[in-house]
Amino acid sequence: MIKGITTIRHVNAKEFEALTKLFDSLGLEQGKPWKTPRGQGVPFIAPLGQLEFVQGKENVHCDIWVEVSDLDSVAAVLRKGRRKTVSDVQETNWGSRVLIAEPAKGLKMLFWQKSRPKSGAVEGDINARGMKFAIVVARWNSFITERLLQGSLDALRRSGCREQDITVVRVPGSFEIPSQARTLAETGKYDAIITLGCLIRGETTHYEHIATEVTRGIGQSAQETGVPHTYGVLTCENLEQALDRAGLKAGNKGFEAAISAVEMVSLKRKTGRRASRKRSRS
Ligand code: DLZ
Repeated sequence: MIKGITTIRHVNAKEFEALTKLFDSLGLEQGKPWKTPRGQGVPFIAPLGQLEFVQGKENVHCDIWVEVSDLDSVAAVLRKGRRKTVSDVQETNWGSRVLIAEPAKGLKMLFWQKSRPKSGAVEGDINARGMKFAIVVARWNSFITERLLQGSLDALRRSGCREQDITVVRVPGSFEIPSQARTLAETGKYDAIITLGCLIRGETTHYEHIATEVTRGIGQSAQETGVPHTYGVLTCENLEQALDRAGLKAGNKGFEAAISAVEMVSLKRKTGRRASRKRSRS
């Protein structure tokens, strides 16, 4: 019986690299890549796959449909790519929002998200233009934390942050993150602080103490300074788990921490004191 269905697209070497990078950054799990003298392939494993037959006329036509949980973030990532053939996000008459992108020439993909029922909730946007960030990164387990850092930088660049608006500060280990985060937050120069570190239980005798202290310290700095801090400190059982969370199977937590920072700065601007003063004047 059928065990699986694979859709294959042939692309050139440049497009191969761009597509692999794009789907990696969107957090799709990679299968086992292969390479021969004639070419190479990278499978991406969709969490849910289905084969759909359509009869009659569709409003939109695309061979590949990708359902996502946050279309606006995907749109931001796609627009930062080299190929900017990305449509506007449109409402459909079937309770969804869609956009069509062409990440490689002739390869059209439709990204879609089920519309959430309107709740009137205020949410932050993923647009980092004009925002300033400090990233505090621990050197301990640097082969992991440098990957987290690359993930954070990638996320900030893709959401429109300029290079000169990002400050990277290195500290010896995760234990030193909170005090440095606080020093930076108190300067008032940064809209948010992104914290990156890696604690591995198997290699750290004081694991519990350090993990508790780091988490408490970062939270306290955020609450007492009023500057959003996001948490990209991995607390893992072993090295394999850490690698998975630094870009392999479980996405890149540095990327996620940076996207959360952008969202929190935007949210703070919408809901903070200045925003409410503006509202009461009008
Ligand atoms: C000492 C220590 C140990 C054992 N393990 C880790 C770790 O897994 N991850 C990490 O970020 N830092 C570790 N450290 C270093 C402490 O965080 C701190 O830098 C030193 O104890 C110096 O204060």
